[in-house]
Amino acid sequence: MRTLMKIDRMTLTHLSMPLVAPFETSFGVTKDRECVLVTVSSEGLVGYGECVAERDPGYSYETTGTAWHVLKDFIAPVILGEEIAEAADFQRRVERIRGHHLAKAGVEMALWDLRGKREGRSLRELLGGERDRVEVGVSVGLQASPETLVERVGKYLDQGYGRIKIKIKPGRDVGDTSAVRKAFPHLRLQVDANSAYTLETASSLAPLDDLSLLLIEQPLNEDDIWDHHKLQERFHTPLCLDESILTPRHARYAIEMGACKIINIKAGRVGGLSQAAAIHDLCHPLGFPVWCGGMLETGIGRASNLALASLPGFTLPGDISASDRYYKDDITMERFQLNPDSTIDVPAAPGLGVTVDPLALERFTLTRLDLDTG
Ligand code: OSB
Ligand code: MG
Repeated sequence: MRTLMKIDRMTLTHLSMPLVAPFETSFGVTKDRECVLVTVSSEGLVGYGECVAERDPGYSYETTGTAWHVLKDFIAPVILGEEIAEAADFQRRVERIRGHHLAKAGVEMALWDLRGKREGRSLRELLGGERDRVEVGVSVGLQASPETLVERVGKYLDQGYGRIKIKIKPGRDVGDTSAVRKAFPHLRLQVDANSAYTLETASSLAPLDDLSLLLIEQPLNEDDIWDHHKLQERFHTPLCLDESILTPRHARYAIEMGACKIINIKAGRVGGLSQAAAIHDLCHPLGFPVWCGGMLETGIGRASNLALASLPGFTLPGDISASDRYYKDDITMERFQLNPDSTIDVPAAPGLGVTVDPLALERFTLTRLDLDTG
């Protein structure tokens, strides 16, 4: 079935939401997490999408500011008043806008939500997801000391999380990771450097190879796929790429070069759920493991991540934690809970399967812009 959706209106809402605790990575600290909520309306139905651009250009060159500009001045004009078919149609329309994947992905998510609501099908069903609950873990930011880190990790384990990722940076790598490994010898543990090393400085990471880590995520720069290949040759532990994989082509390059053994898939980073699914579809037949990354999403983006992670090739636990790990108050009525087996249920209602809390939305709104046809 081919659904044509006439887009009557698009609304951008710049949100700032306090995190329950500051989140620190090698590129900085986030206390209040910003994003741009994209709302698209068609014939009385409303679809929501979360653009995961952050306030600062640390993880990505995109920011909430650049996303706002690209959404308003370049993406809105090619969809407003138009009859949009499915994701592939949307991707063709934004093809000539170079880069700006986080902005594009926010709109694509809203279109999937709209389509699901229109057809009475969940995003999971539309994407071909096979699980009704997915394995998850927590991404723990840099802490004041290895001792506080061990304590933090212990608290998450008490809550039932079965896989932990810790953030590392030069000077806070081997010591922190060894401390966690010593405290929890059998823990499924992985680390994420968020591009903080070069091929030269990454030599200091050699002792990590003896700590039975599931993977080492993105040690080198975004554009260093080849150097990741050189580094992978020096490690038994699988390297995993996050920032470096911006397209399905990049995924193929990384696999062919042997630049990593695992890929972290984020729909935002690759320009939309359709592109995320394409990377999954490339990796799955090869038996090349992928897992779903996170960007501290609200309930909107979290619902999307859960649907994506229900695809059969997502064989490692995702960075998708329960709502209370991020926010005391979220913008969705639904809150995601951790099951005792370290899984979270995939929403089953049409579209993303979540509803927006208008009062919470109002409370976290910095700016709002309605874009109409004509
Ligand atoms: O590198 O995976 C990352 C958050 C913001 C930007 C980049 C990353 C992250 C996380 C958080 O690790 C994962 C989550 O949403 O829980
Ligand atoms: Mg990462």
